[in-house]
Amino acid sequence: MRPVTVPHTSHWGSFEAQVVHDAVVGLIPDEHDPEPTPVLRGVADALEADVRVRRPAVRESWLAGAVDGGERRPERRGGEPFVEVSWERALDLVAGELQRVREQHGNAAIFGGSYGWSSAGRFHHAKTQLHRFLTCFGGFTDQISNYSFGAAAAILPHVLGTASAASGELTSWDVLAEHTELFVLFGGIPLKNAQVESGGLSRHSTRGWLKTLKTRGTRFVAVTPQRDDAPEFLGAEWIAPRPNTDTAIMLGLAHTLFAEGLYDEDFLQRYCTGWDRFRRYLTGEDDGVAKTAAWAGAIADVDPAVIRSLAREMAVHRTMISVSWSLQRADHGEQPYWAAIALAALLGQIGLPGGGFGFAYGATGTKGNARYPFPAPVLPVGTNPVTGAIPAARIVDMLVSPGADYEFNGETRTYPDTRLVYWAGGNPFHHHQDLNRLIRAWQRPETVVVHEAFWTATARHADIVLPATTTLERHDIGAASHDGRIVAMKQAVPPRGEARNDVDIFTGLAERLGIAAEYTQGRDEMDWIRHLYETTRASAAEHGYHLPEFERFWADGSVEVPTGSHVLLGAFRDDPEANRLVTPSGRIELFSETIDAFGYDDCPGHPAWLEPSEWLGGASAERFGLHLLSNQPSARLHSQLDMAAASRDTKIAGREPCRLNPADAAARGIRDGDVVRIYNDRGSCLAGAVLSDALRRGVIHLPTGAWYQPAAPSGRGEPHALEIHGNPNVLTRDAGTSRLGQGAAAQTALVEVERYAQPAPEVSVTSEPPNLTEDGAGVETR
Ligand SMILES: Nc1nc2c(c(=O)[nH]1)N[C@H]1C(S)=C(S)[C@@H](COP(=O)(O)OP(=O)(O)OC[C@H]3O[C@@H](n4cnc5c(=O)[nH]c(N)nc54)[C@H](O)[C@@H]3O)O[C@H]1N2
Ligand SMILES: Nc1nc2c(c(=O)[nH]1)N[C@H]1C(S)=C(S)[C@@H](COP(=O)(O)OP(=O)(O)OC[C@H]3O[C@@H](n4cnc5c(=O)[nH]c(N)nc54)[C@H](O)[C@@H]3O)O[C@H]1N2
Ligand SMILES: [Mo]
Repeated sequence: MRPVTVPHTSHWGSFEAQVVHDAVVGLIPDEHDPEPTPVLRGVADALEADVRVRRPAVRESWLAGAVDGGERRPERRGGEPFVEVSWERALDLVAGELQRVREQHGNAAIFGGSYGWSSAGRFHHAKTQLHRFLTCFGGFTDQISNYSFGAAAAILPHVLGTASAASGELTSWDVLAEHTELFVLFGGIPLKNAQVESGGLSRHSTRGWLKTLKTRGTRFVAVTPQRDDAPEFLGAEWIAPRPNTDTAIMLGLAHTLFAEGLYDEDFLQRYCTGWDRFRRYLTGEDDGVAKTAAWAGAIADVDPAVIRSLAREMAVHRTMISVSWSLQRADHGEQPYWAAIALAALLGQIGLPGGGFGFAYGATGTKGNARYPFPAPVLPVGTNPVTGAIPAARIVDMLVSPGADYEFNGETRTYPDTRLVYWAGGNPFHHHQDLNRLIRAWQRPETVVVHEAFWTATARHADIVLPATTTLERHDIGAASHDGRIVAMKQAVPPRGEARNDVDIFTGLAERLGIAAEYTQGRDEMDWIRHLYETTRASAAEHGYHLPEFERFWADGSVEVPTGSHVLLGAFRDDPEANRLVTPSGRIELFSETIDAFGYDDCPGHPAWLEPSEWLGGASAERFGLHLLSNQPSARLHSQLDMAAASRDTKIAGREPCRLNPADAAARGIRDGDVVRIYNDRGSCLAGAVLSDALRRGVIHLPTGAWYQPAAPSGRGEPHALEIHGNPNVLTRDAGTSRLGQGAAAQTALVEVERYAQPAPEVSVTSEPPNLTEDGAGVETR
C-alpha cells in the first residue's frame, strides 16, 4: 500500500510523515532542507516508545490521601507506584485540587511557570496552553526569562536598551559572507546546536553559510576549552582557556588595544557612555591592577602573546565577535556579554556590516538569519493577574524559602508560598541545576501535576500524570520568526493509548471549573489554527507581505516568508540621534549608573573580571580538579528523544558518554570505554569515558539530557543517591549568575572522576515505565 504523506515540522526540522494504516513508516525531511539532522527520525521512534504515558496515573499515597484525607506522603515522590485511573476521575481530582489550593492559599500558590521547550507547534505549545488556562483560572506564579540566556536578558537592556541582541537579533549571514574578515568565536560555533529551532526549522543552513564564509576568505579563531566547538573545515585557530575566564581574555584584548593605540576613541565618544569609568578599571587606575594581556593570560592559562597578537589582528580587520550563550550560563555570566560589547566598542566596528558583536551564532538553526518584521503565530495567553513571577532558574529557592526576600535586577522581591506545581511541556529534572537539592525542595508542595507524553523523571516525581499527545497526533501550525517558512503541521496518526492533547485536557478542567467559554473562546483545534494563521496574515499585510489565505496555505502544506538581511545596530550607527538606544544615555553603556546604583558586588557598574565560585584557578580546584562542561547534547534536544536510536547509539554501556583529555584520564587510571563515577560535594553520577584531545586539560565534558535515574529511588528518602545514567545536573551548582540576572549558572562546576570498579546497575529509565497498578475497588470513590 502506498503511504499517505503528511506535512509537519518539529524542533529538528520540517518533514513529511509517511503513513500506512495509522502507523508512521517513514519521515522524509523537507525537500528544501540542505542538511537534515539524523535526530529527526526519533520523532517517529518516540511515538511508539515503551515509556509513553498511556493512561492518567496518580501516585498511590496521594490518591489514598485524596480519598480518605490521609497523609499524601510527598517525600515518597519518585519512589512509589502509580495507580492508573480513568480520565473522568483524573480530571475531577485535578480540578478539585486546583479549587482547593486557590480557596485556601490564593492563585499565587499555584506555580505554573512550567519552563520548557514543549514541541514546535504554536497552538499545541504545552506551556503556552497551561499559561492560558491558569490565567483564565485567576492567575499563577510564572517564571521570567529562561535558562538559555537569563543573565544576558537582564544585563543587555541596561547596556543596549533591549534584550533582543541576546535572543538572536544578529547581523545576517549574507552580510558576514561579504564583509567579515575575522570571526572570533567565544564558545565556538558548534554545529550540533544548529540542528534545532524552537518552533520549527525548514532549512539547516548554518554549515552552508560557514562554508561560504570560509571560501570567501574569512579567518576564524575559536576561544573555547573544546576544539570541536568549531567545525574542522573552518581551520580555526584554537585558543583553549580555562572555562569561565573569557571576561579576563576580553579585558586583556581591550587593554592591548588601548595600550597600543589601536582603539577607536571617536566611536567611544560618539556612540557610548562611560568610557572614562571603564578605562580607569581597564588600566588599573581604580584598583591598581592593569588588565593587561599578561594579567589575562595568567587567569585564563593562555599565552599573553596570543592575546596581544589577536588584539592587533582584530584591530586591522573587519571583525565579528560571537559569544555563545553558554558563556553567560556561568557565575557572573553577565560579564562576558558586557565585556564583549566593550571590546567591540573599542574596535569601533559596531553597526558596520560584518563587524561588531553577535550573541550566539550557531546556538540554534536560525541564528544569523534576519527575521521577518511581523510576529510569528502565537497563542494569546491573556494577562496573568498574579505578578510575582520568579526568575526562571530560581525555582528551588522559591520552593524552599516561601516568604523570603531576594534580589533581582535592582528590585527586592518575595518568594510566594507554593502549594501546587503544574508542569506541561518542560522537564525540571532535566533542566535544573543541583538535582539533589531539587529533590528535597520537590517534597514541599502539596501537589504536583504533570502532563507528559513520556515517563520522564519529572513525570515519575509527580502526583498526577496526564498522558499528552506527541506532535504527530494532532494538527498544528509551526513557525519561528527567523525561519523562512510557516508550516501546516497535519495530524499523521490518532493518539496512542489514552493520550489527549494538552488543550483538550485543559478544556476538560475548564468545563469543571466553569471557565470553558473563556478558555476555548468557542474555537476547536482547526478554528484556532486558522485564527492564529489569519492573525499573522493580517500583520504580515501591514508590512507588505502577502500570505495566501488559510485554505490555500493548509492545502499547500507551507508558505515561504522571506527574512531579508540585517546589520545589528546599523541604524544606530548611521544616525545615533534619530535612533537613540533605549538606555538612560541613549547610547551604549560601558558604565551604567543604574547598575552601579544597585550596589551589587557580583555585578558592578562596568564590565569586570570577578572570580567564579568554582574554577580551575581557584582554591576549590585542589579537591575537585576538573571543570565540568555540561553543554547541549548533539544527538537529542535536552532530554527529548533520549529514548530514540540517535541518542541511544551514543551511549557507552547504556550510559551517557563523558569526554576527558587523555592525560587527565591517564592520571586517574581511566581508559576509553570505562564506566566512571563523576562526583563532587553535591552529587555523583556514572558515565562512559571517551578520551579525546579535543578537550584542553582540566576539563570534562558531560552533555545534558540523559534521563535522571538514581540508584535508589528518591522517594526512599535518599536524595544523594548515585545517579547511574550520566545526568550532569546532579553535579552542577544551583545559584544565580548574580543578583542582577539570577540566571542559571550550570557551567560553573568543578568535579572529580574515578574509574567505577563495581558492577554498574542497568539503566532502564528510558525503556521501562514506573510501577503501575490498576485503579482497584479499595481506592475507588465514585
Ligand atoms: N547542566 C545544564 N543544564 C541545563 C543547560 C545546560 O547547558 N547545562 N541548559 C539549560 C537550557 S539552555 C534549557 S533551554 C533547558 C531545557 O530544558 P527543557 O526545555 O525543560 O527540556 P526538554 O527536554 O526540551 O523538556 C521538554 C519536555 O516537554 C515534553 N513535551 C514535548 N511536547 C509536549 C507536549 O506537546 N505536551 C506536553 N505536555 N509535554 C510535551 C517533552 O517530552 C519533554 O519532557 O535545560 C537547561 N539545563
Ligand atoms: N542538538 C542540540 N542543539 C541545541 C540544544 C540541544 O539540546 N541539542 N539546545 C538548544 C538550546 S535550548 C540552547 S539555549 C542552545 C545553547 O547554546 P550554547 O549555550 O551556545 O550551547 P552549549 O552547547 O551549551 O555550549 C557551547 C560550547 O560552549 C563551550 N563553553 C562552555 N563553557 C565555556 C566557557 O566558560 N568559555 C568558553 N570559551 N567556552 C565555553 C562548551 O565547550 C560548549 O560546547 O543550544 C540549542 N541547540
Ligand atoms: Mo536553552
